[in-house]
Order: sequence, then structure tokens, then C-alpha cells
Amino acid sequence: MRTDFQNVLTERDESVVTLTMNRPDVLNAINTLMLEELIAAVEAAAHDETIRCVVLAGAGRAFGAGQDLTEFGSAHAGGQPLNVSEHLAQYHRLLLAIRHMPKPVIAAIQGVATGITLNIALACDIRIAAENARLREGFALIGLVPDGGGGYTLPRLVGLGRALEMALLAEDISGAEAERIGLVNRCVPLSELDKTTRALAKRLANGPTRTYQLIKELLYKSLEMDLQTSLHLEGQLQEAAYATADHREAVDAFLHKRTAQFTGK
Ligand code: T3D
Repeated sequence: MRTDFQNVLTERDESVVTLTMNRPDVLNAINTLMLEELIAAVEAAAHDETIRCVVLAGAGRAFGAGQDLTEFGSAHAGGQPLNVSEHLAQYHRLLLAIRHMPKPVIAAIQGVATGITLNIALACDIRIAAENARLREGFALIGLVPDGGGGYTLPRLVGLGRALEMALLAEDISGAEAERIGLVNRCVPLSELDKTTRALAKRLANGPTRTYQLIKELLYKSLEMDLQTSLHLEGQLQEAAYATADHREAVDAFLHKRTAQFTGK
């Protein structure tokens, strides 16, 4: 994977890669370059079989303050008019790359996570928030609708009523409240965010990666299916899981009373 990005730091720890949005002076607001770099890094992580878990984080005191509004400001001032569909298409490419990642993706959220940055976190498989997290579906505050998949992910995570409240009022939600309503999986003290994220990422990276890919496919696709179609898909995916080396290894490990060593295959 490229490591010469300007606005995204990449850190490799065995089979875990951490991608850190890195514009701390502006709370990691996403400008065009950061977006391009995030796409490149996420797509590279998807194709690299030696990577078995991806972590998305923010540098400094925030996870991220959403779209860089100075870019919107100069577009409105007539500098470079923004083609909204083209611009959004780039975000959609990133979101789909995260959603289709054939391995788990964890968002580690501290401080502000608003607008499109929050919705990128909502596309990840697991979210860990620090107690100081401030999660805000902040689009309405600048007169926009929630994009970046928020209209899809938000009601599925927290239910329609809560999603409407979050999108219309655009108020901060604390890490603890986010855990309570299912917006994040866990809330931990800020001092433990890094340690907790690393431990979880390592645990997932040492798991049956190919099976994790199949599990993701089953759950995400089943959201859109009736029971019968989901049961059919489950059969297809279980056949694939049954054929993995990791399944055979796990059964053999159980029978021989030893710990399974998963290769991800
Ligand atoms: O293409 C598409 O359709 C995508 C669309 C996406 C839309 C969105 O993402 S909607 C959300 C957009 N983001 C916001 O509305 C957040 C704007 N920022 C704020 O409201 C505040 O900064 C915060 C509440 C997030 C944090 O406040 P605070 O007091 O902790 O920090 P601060 O002093 O306001 O910010 C620190 C610096 O970051 C500051 O720069 P300065 O004054 O020190 O030079 C501030 O201007 C800068 N900054 C914060 N957010 C952004 C930003 N610069 C550019 N874009 C930002 N989004």
C-alpha cells in the first residue's frame, strides 16, 4: 500500500492497517485530496490479502468535522463551481469500498464526528467511541440533506424515529448515548480508545477472514431481503464457509483440544 499520502496516515501493525485522517488543524475536515487519498488507501487495503482488519481514525482531537467547508465556500464564491453529483460520486466510491471490504472495518471515534465523516463511520462494520465523542448528523445545520449513505445507514442503526430526530435537530450525541442507542458498538474512556481498538482489530485480524467476508455479505444483503431469500443466500454462503481451510482448522482444533490458528483462507 502507498504510504506517501499527505492527508491520510497509514500505519501497519502485522495484519492490521490503521488509516488516520490527518488534517488536525481543521479537525480532519475532508478536502478533495483527503477524499482521493482515502479512496486509494481503502481500495488498496481491500485488495491486499495480508491485511485482515482495517481501522479508520482521526488525528488530533477529533475524528472528523465533515466536508471541508472552505472548499464549499470558494465554490459558492464563484471560484470553482461544484458539480454536486460528481463530488458525491467520489464519496459514494469510498463508502462502497468500505461496505464491500472483504475484512472487518472498525471506526475509532474521538471528539467531533459530524456530517459526512460521521456517515463514513456509519458505513464501517464496528464503531468504538471515546467518552468525549460528539456525534452529530450535522447536515441540516448547513442546509443540506444527510448524504454519504446516512439516509440508508442511520435509520437501520437507530430506527426511523431517532434517525429523523438526529437529522432534523442535528444535535451532538455523546459517546455513552451513542452506545445506548446502538449508533456505536462500545464507548470507552478516551485514554482506552487506542488500546481497545487495537485489541479488537488484532482479534478480528486473527480470525477467519474469509468467513467474516461471508458473514458481512449475509447480514448486509439480508437487510434488503425477505426471509426465504435470505435463507437461500445463507445456504450459498455456508457452502463457501464450509469449504474454507479455517472451518476445517477450527473443527480439527476443537477435536484435538487446541486453539485454532486461522489463516483467513
Ligand atoms: O459533497 C457532499 O455533498 C458532502 C457533504 C458533506 C456535508 C457535511 O459534511 S455537513 C457537516 C459539515 N461540517 C460542519 O458543519 C462542521 C463545521 N465545524 C464546526 O461546526 C465546528 O468547527 C465544530 C463544532 C466541529 C468544532 O468546534 P470547535 O470549537 O471544537 O473547533 P473550531 O475552533 O470551530 O475548529 C477548529 C478549526 O477547524 C477552525 O479553524 P481555525 O479557526 O482554527 O483556523 C475551524 O474553522 C476548522 N474547521 C472545523 N470544521 C471545519 C473546519 N474547516 C473547514 N471545514 C470544516 N468542516
